[in-house]
Amino acid sequence: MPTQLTAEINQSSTFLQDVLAGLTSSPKKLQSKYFYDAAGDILFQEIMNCPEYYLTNCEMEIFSEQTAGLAEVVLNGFREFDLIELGAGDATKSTHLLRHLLEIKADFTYLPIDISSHVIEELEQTLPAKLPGLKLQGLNGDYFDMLKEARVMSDRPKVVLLMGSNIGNMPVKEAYMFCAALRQQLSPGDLALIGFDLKKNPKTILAAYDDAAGITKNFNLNLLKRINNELNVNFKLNQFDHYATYDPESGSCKSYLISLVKQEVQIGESELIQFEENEFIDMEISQKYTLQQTDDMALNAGFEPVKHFFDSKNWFVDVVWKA
Ligand code: AVI
Repeated sequence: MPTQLTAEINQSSTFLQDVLAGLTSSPKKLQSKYFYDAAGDILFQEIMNCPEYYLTNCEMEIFSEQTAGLAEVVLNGFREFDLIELGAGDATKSTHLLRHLLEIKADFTYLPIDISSHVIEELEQTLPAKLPGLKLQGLNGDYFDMLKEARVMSDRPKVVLLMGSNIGNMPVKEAYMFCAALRQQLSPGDLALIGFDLKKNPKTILAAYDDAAGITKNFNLNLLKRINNELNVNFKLNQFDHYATYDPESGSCKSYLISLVKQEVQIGESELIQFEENEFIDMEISQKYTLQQTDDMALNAGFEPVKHFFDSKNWFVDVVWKA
């Protein structure tokens, strides 16, 4: 069987297993990593452009207005290095840093890592034209598998970027474990640059995940649509509503889908999933942190926090940690 086809079948059976495991657990849960099919990618772009979703603009401001400062910290006296971006997406924000590093003639190779082969192909096609002279090596796959591959490819020092508050989509304990695992993949002196969304006025945070135009609602419902399309299920989308919460004490912002009626949904041949009226599906966490918590996370994972870059409102921080 062609490898591509085998990979697709394996992916769809993992998707089915994850959906079944989540919807037969109590409380019901779906994994937000599955939000990003083609329609989900477009909806996420719309979220990033909607007025309430401040995160993208804050981090864009850091990357566009503090580029020289970022470049100086990232360069760290390295003669040459690998700049690795986890979950690179369209690399709009990092392009500012890449351009500046090229202008100051830094010797580096950019290695974007993404789970989507489409994202990597796009970057390989578009970035060299935008940034002449850029050495680029895209890596398509799981973050840690690809980080290992990057270490095999070269023993140059590594600078790893994890931007956009992607770390917020892990519960706090998982984020700690992720950072410790990241540290294991790095050598002393290597750097990590991580974007954290900071605690702020709870209403500002809640509005970002409950926008007036209902894009975030559609983003959540789109996962049910994806399950319908890919796993031949019959979720009736109009029988679910989106509900977002933010707890200022824990910093946990959560999205749920609420079943508006008692209903059942057949998944695969044997599983009949029952929903009570008002029963919820836990869809996503977007964790918010204090600055102190990010420093604690660094130290706990074996990093030394070296620098904080804030936007002008102090709503978002890109931290730089040294391994
Ligand atoms: C990708 N991630 C950082 C976004 C966030 O803010 O948690 C995903 C998102 N979910 C709803 N709106 C945006």
